[in-house]
Amino acid sequence: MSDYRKESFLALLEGKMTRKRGKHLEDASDKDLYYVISSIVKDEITPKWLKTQEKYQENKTKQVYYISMEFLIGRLLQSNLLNCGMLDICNEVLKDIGRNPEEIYKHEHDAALGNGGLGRLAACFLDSIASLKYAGQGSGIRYRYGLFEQRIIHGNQIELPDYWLKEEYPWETRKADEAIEVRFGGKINMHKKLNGDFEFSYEDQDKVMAVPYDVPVIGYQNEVVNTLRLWSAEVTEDESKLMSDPSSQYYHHLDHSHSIEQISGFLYPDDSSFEGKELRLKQQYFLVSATIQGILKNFKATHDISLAHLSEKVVIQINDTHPSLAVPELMRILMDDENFSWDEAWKVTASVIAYTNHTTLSEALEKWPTSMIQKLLPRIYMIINEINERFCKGIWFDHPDLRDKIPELAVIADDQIHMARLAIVGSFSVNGVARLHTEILKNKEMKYFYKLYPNRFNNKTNGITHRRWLLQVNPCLSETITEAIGPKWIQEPNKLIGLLRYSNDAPFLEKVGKVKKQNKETLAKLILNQTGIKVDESSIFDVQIKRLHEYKRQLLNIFHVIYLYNELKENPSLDITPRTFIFAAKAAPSYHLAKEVIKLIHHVAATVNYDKQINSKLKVIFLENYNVSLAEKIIPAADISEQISTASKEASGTGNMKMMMNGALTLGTLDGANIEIKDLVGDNNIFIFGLTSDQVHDYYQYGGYVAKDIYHTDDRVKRILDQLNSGEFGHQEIEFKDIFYNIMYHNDPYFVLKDFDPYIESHELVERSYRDKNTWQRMSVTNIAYSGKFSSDRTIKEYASEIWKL
Ligand code: 26Q
Repeated sequence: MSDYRKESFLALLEGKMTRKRGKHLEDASDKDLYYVISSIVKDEITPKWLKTQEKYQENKTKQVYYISMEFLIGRLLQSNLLNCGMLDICNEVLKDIGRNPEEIYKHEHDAALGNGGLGRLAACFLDSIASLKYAGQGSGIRYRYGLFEQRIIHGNQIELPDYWLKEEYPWETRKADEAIEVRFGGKINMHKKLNGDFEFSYEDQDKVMAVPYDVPVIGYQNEVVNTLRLWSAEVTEDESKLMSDPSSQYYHHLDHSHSIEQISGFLYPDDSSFEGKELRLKQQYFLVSATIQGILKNFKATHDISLAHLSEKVVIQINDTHPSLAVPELMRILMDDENFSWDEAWKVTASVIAYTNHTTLSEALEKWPTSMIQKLLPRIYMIINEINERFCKGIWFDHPDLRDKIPELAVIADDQIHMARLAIVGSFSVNGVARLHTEILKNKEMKYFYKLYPNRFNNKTNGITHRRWLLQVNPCLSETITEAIGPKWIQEPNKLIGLLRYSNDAPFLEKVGKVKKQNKETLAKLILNQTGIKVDESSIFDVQIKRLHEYKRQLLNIFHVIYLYNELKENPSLDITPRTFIFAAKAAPSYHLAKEVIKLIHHVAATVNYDKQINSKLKVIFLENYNVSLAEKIIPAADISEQISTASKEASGTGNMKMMMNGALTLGTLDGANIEIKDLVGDNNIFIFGLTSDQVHDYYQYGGYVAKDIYHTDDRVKRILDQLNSGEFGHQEIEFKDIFYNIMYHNDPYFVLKDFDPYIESHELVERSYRDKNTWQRMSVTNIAYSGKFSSDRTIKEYASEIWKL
């Protein structure tokens, strides 16, 4: 690092500290430094931001709009410093003046505008789009409350509000002059025009202002700065004027304005089952209407061609069905405001919108009651009706072979609007997020749609940004990699494959092993700090971190822990490699069974961790409030990455990729992207167990699995299930009857017992492999070497060339 650059950074810091915070550097708190460094970054990138946007305008560049109800961006200071090339210098200067960079970065509130995988994927995609110099922006909601903060009290999850905007958020810029009016409800008037067509006008609508707050998305050392636009719901100016009018009903307006601001009030915390809440529907329409209006306004300002050519300059990717009202909303604007005929409008709409599916779980599919849409969005309802009628007629006349499938295909059926069907019908691309998932869509869940539109379906296996998930979170490993193969992998993550040459190089393996050990020591300190429990740093760190869902089977994991505990109690001198089982997970507030599993994990932990006879060999840790920042701490320290969903249920998974990239070995089922990991690293560098997707499917279809049989024949299983009710974990009053009941009397819908034995066996192989340090490290390096494929840069290049045509 040149002294000159360091000196000028220090000068910048000093100058800004006095001007912005009225303090000398010596007196600055960590928080002062956080704000001042953020402001330095903003100054550095603002000209580039303007220039990037001007260039897009001048060159009339085709734009992709990624619409998502969730952007789980986490903290931005460190990644922004990294991407604008100032991270090293900043860290060095801070250390020179005796400050700890980590302590400073911690002052940023972890922005949790998302639930999990889908939201984090959107954040990784924005990073890759900018880093690959594509013209793209994200469009989402500026929720006042993000995903709840989790506390655990006596094993019970408590949800606390996440008021992340309490203090100034330095990355956002309010753009009041670009606000857009969104309208709900009202009366629709139809007039017949001279040519026989109908014309629509609206009356008595509720008006809401959508005010954009722009967050910069900085490309990796490439001068590009794109935008994440987050919309906030506010009262219109007319409305606020009325409020101060003495003749108006002040309390009526106050009440009304409160209900308007609710629209961007909070993120819905349930990603497991669909519930038709009106406020959620309002949020979705609010996002979609503001975004589409903004897109058309920008198109008109940039291009002098007709909106009929929209698809040449714009493509809209919708993140799951949550923004699928984009289809009727674009139709509405083209027809009612732009005088397009139905056919003209449809041609544009269905060539601009592309849809990504993230789930095949039927309980998660969005189906809105027609009555709710009709009341809240009467004109949108009419349009969906017509889409449905034309679609069904089309099948009747053009696909007689599918006539009897119309009830399964219709957009409106049983008084419900099926949003996935709407999204498929109204888009030109439908993609799944991993190979298996896309095959299931094509051949099972959406097979008749696939028959209708074979060319519409395609796969885009997910990815993660290696800049955040390797370079930033694991600097020592990154340095070790660069020492071996040079720095090119940072621009081209596929170059990580060069590490294969080192997979038998003893000194290199030793270095990688040392880095892992350091990372485990760091995590052990965090664990001690947060839980008061001391873990053995040389034990296997076995990690399962993700939302709590039955299909993700944290229950199978904790059953294995109970099994080990039982074995050790029976034979305390059993020679096992010490293990630390690390969990972190939030449950949806209304997901009872998920909360029971969290409680079970805590009670097992309490029993195991304080049992002197065995606690040198076994520890169970639950880290509360899982979020992006916590993931950043755990992932570099993982030895084993638990990816144990019931096969066919996990569309892709992305935590699997993050841990692989940091040298953890996957212990998993043949589900989601695990399969693609296995195909790359080979059977010897991964631990695969359990039913396949086809077997699971056959059991559901033809029966043949009886959970009780396993209970009665496998003593290990019987013992564990009985312990759930014996008060052995926790105290006498605590029982886990609901978990027991679900397995025994609902026939174990996620095959926990069925996969129990192969899971135990797989763990035994893990343990044997770990004993041979050399083999383990070779496996670990092999995983890192192949992880380049899972950079979201690869994913985004595929989207850009195959769907977006940028
Ligand atoms: C829907 C309607 C109403 C309220 C909430 C929701 C809702 C919100 C979030 C439904 C689902 C989600 C989130 C889904 C999700 O995160 N899916 C995950 O997406 C990842 C990225 O593709 C995949 O890797 C995971 O396999 C998939 O589970």
